[in-house]
Amino acid sequence: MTTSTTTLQLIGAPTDVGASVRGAGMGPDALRVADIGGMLTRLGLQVIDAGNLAGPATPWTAPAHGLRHLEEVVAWNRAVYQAVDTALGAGHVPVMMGGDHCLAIGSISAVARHTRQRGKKLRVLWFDAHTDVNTDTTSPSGNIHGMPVACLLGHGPAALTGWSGERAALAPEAIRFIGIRSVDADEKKAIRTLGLTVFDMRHIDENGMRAAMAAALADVDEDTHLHVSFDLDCLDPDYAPGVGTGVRGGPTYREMQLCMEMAADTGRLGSLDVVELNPALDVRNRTAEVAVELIESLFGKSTLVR
Ligand code: HAR
Ligand code: MN
Ligand code: MN
Ligand code: MN
Repeated sequence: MTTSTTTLQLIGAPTDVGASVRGAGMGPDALRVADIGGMLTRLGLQVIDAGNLAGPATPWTAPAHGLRHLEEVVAWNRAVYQAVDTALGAGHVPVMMGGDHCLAIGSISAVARHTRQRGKKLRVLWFDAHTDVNTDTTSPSGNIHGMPVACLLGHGPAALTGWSGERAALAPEAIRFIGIRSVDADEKKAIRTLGLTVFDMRHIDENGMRAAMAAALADVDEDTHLHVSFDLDCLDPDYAPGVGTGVRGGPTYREMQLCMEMAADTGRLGSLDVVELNPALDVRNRTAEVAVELIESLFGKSTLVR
């Protein structure tokens, strides 16, 4: 629950190691330029900017055994795991600023361990155009940012699974996908086999974002730790052009703002990833500014007048 005594810890992970397009490594500083720290402070929260983590350069080599940059992805995720674990141990709310989405492996593994140790339930909201449930054997690209969900569910290379202390950091029932519109054929099979709950764009168009979010949050209660993994390519590229793998037909700014307000209303937000922001492809830092505004809603700024 975020209150005025809540301390947020900003953790920068400046890398594009799991992506196919260069530039996501500039995400943390673009968010700082858009004043993520000042905005959260003005909301009345305590904010610690822990600075940027260090890790290996992206080698831009071809995939080996279906995985690109595995060694470097492991190194970056180890740093993220450590930093998120430390922040949670201090009672802080970690805000992991990527970087690409492969970093959710380290981030959510630390969150899952922490949540399990405290006997809490974990609910992950995965805001994305993609389901990121490929493995080394199904991925069409070998890019590990398309695989974090599979790894967290215990599927994928040994080097990227089991980090939370259990084979699977997450049970399939713990995660809800919102905004999905680009899923590979083998990912569709995995979604069915694993029984994952996906609120795809067709569902959102037919039922509305309010209904989708209400369902995604239905059984969140006082014992729940809510983790939001916010891939900026969830938004329609008209609103968020600064991403490496944008897909048209996504949620509008207003729909995304409603998502964030409804997540905030639970009072259970315990951790956040902000990933896939690519300032090299952006228009005057617009996507970082949009991200900061939506994060503001997630931490309690409401458009409600009363
Ligand atoms: N599904 C494709 C792949 O595995 C594309 C993944 C794209 N990336 C992301 N993740 N931005 O959300 O290569
Ligand atoms: Mn403190
Ligand atoms: Mn993603
Ligand atoms: Mn994505």
